[in-house]
Formats: sequence, C-alpha cells, structure tokens
Amino acid sequence: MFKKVLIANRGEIALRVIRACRELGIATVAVHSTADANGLHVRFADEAVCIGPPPSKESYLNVPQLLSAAEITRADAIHPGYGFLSENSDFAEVCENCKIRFIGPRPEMLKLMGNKVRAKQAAREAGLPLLPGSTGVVKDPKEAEAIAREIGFPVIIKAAAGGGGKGMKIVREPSALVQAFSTAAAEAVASFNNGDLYIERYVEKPRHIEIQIAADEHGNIIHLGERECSVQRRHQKLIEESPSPALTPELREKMGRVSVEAMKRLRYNNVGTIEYLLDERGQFYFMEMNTRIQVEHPVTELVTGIDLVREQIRMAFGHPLRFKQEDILLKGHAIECRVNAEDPVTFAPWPGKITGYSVPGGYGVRVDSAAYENYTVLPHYDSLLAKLIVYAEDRPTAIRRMQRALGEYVVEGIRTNIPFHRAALAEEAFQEGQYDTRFVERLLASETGTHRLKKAIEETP
Ligand code: MV4
Repeated sequence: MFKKVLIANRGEIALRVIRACRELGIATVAVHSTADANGLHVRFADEAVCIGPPPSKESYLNVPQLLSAAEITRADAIHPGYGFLSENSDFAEVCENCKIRFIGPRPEMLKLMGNKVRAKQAAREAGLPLLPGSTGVVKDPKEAEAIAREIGFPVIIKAAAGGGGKGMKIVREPSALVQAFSTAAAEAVASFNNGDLYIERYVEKPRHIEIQIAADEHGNIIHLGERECSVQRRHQKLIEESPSPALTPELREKMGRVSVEAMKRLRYNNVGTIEYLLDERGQFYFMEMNTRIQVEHPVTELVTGIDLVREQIRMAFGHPLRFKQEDILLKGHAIECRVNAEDPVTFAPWPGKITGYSVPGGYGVRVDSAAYENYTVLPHYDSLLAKLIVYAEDRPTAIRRMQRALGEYVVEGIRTNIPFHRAALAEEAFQEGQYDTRFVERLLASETGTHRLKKAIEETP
C-alpha cells in the first residue's frame, strides 16, 4: 500500500481523506495556506507543510509548491479531494512524471471529460443516450440556427470548457439566437479562455440524477446507485439524497447498467460520477462526467455501506475492487444538507468567527466538517461549513431525522443556511419527492416558502 499520502486540499474533504488514510495505515501530509494554519486538517495529519499565502492561486492551486511539499516529505501519492486541482489533467500528468501517484483517473481521462464537447462525443460512442443537438463545436450563429431549426426550440447553448452551469444560454425563439450565441461566446472566452460552444435541446423541468462509478486498474467496473441532486441554487447543490425518489428499480438498473458499459468501453479508472438530466417522461440523457470524489459522496456510502474514499485510494494503488455488482445492495435512505456560512435569504457568503458551536449527533447522523468553536470561516475559500448527513430505513424517517438534526445544530457568530434547509424540508413538494431543478426558485418565490424561511430564521438560536 502507499506509505504516505499528501492531501492537496483543505477543510472537510482534507479531513475525510486523512481519516481514510489513517484507517488504511497510511501516513498523511497536510498542506495549508498561511490563513489555514489553525485548520483541523493541519492538526489531524501526521505532517503539515505551509505552501503559500491565502489566495488559492498561490497555495492550493500552486503546482510547484505542492510538488515540492510532496518531494520534501517523500509522499508517494497525492489525493486532490474535490475542486482545486482535482480535475486538472496537467497536474495529474506532472504528478505521474515525478513518480507521485495521482489518486484519480488517468490524465487523458481528466482531459477528455474536461472538454464537454469531446466528453459528449465519447459518451455517444460509448452508448450513452444524449439530447438531440450539435455533434461537435458549433462554429457560428448560422450553424447554430440550422441545428436549432432541426431539433426545435427551446435550445440551450453551452460552453465546451464550461460545466457546472457556467456560461449557458437558453434560447426560446429563432430571433434570439444570434445575440445569445455571441454573448455566450464572449462569456466563454472571458471565463475559460475558450470560446467553443455547443447546442442541444433544452429540457424544461429536469431532475439532476448522477450515477456513482468505481473502476479499478484491472477493468472491473461497478456502479453504486444514484444520487438525486435537483435541490440547487445557481448551480450550487444544497440537498442531495440517495436513492432518488424519481427512479423505479427498473430505471435505476438501466441507468446503472448503461453507465457501467460505457465506462468499460472508455476504460475508465478510479471513482467517477456520470451526470444525467431526467425529463418529465422518465427519459435520461448524459450531461457531463465528474472525474473526482464528489462533495455528496457520503449519501452513497450510507446506502451502500462502502467507504468510497478508502476504495478510491486502494484502487489508485492498484488493488482490485473488493465488490462485484451483485454485492452492491442499496438499503435505506440517506440525505445530505450542505450547511454553508451564508445568509439564508440572499445566500451571500458570511465568513467570520464561530463564537458558539454545538453539532447534532445520535442515531443515523453524520457530520463531515472541519469547523469547531472559535474557528474562523475564511473569506478566501468556499463557504461550505459542514455536510450534515442522515441515514434511516426509509425516506420519511430520514426527513424527520434531518429535521431533528437541523434543530440541534447551533452555530453562533456567523449566519448559516440552516433556516433554508428547515424551510426546504418542510415543503410538500420535497416531502412527496415531487421536485426538480426549479425547486429552490419556486420556494423563494412562494408565499409559504418565504414565510417558512422567515419563521425558521426567527426560531434558529
Ligand atoms: C441543461 C438543462 C436543460 N436542458 N441542458 C446545468 C448544469 C450543467 N451541468 C447543465 N445544466 C443544465 N443543462 C439541457 N439540454 C438544465 C440545466 C440546469 C440544471 C441541471 C442540473 C441541475 C440544476 C440545473 C439548474 C438549472 C439548469
């Protein structure tokens, strides 16, 4: 096994990886910016190296500094966590060139999936269902118009280098196409330094369903069911659950089977997630692939009983998967609420010192967090404070358990979105499992939703 792993990340995911390493008997190296010297990942790792000033560009994204830290400490692998350099093929390649194993898929796979046009082409060739649309990059508004007329309106223009919703434009009529195309191209150049665009039919009220994949270095590939991630605001996920209330056992089996078959054809390795849009008719379409461990991985861990980070590290070393598809049994129900340091109404980040803190616990409750009393939430990084995850035998019990746990959570000194979660869980649409990607928008526009949010804010200590 690896003797020492460097974790190129911070916060809860750095802790999550350190915990998996400790259980595997692997020594750990934390890296941190000067602002993160008091971070729990620094305290819990066996060694820690300061890699630069607070801005991510100069610390957690600083490749020479990370590689120096790995060489000085003689780490034999780097775990990138999520975000930062986790899907950067150049970083993965430099690690491998330095004889340091990158814990993730091969660099070519990161590169392929990083380009959404090439990813779609690969997905099609591998047999995954796609929405009707362009087969490659759309060069100009004329070509976009020809394709749009063929597939029908509404259409959506997306950036090849985008992903996660950045730089998308919905077009509802032919007259709006030229303007949308040039705006999208300009935005794509400004954001990604790559103006390539593609176009596909727009699905009005989709659900976001993703399939978790695990693939070893020997060609064994399995799926671990789905996660429902439709509760989002501006492409930030807020609540995730597994299983999805929208899938029948037949649809789950089909989405899992075609996903695994596609990954076999692509020779995918390590953990990964295939994102699908599910339309109101129950048809699913490949959207993009995430080539990393994801924030919401714990809901899958709870319903499968498998430690995904442990398996990820074992597979990166070259160990074969310890499970066959028939060993994967989904049991019970898990829900995750992302507790962010932000205003519960405006969602504006709210960094600052946590002056009072008490975490929920008890049966079926898991809190993945790097926060503690007197910890200061920094303005330099994302506002995720904790992942509150519950597990229960069925969905109604899981919802009640989450409501109970949210009620126990005390965070003083900063604002959090805990009141938002209380309001969201109280919605009939959520309780009935009848929601889609417009759920948050509707909650914030409705009388009962905003009333519940206001009451939850008043009732939150
Ligand atoms: C779409 C779509 C509807 N139709 N594509 C948003 C994130 C990015 N991965 C793709 N996204 C979407 N693509 C077509 N053809 C709607 C969205 C979308 C969305 C998707 C998943 C979860 C939340 C969303 C919120 C708004 C839009």
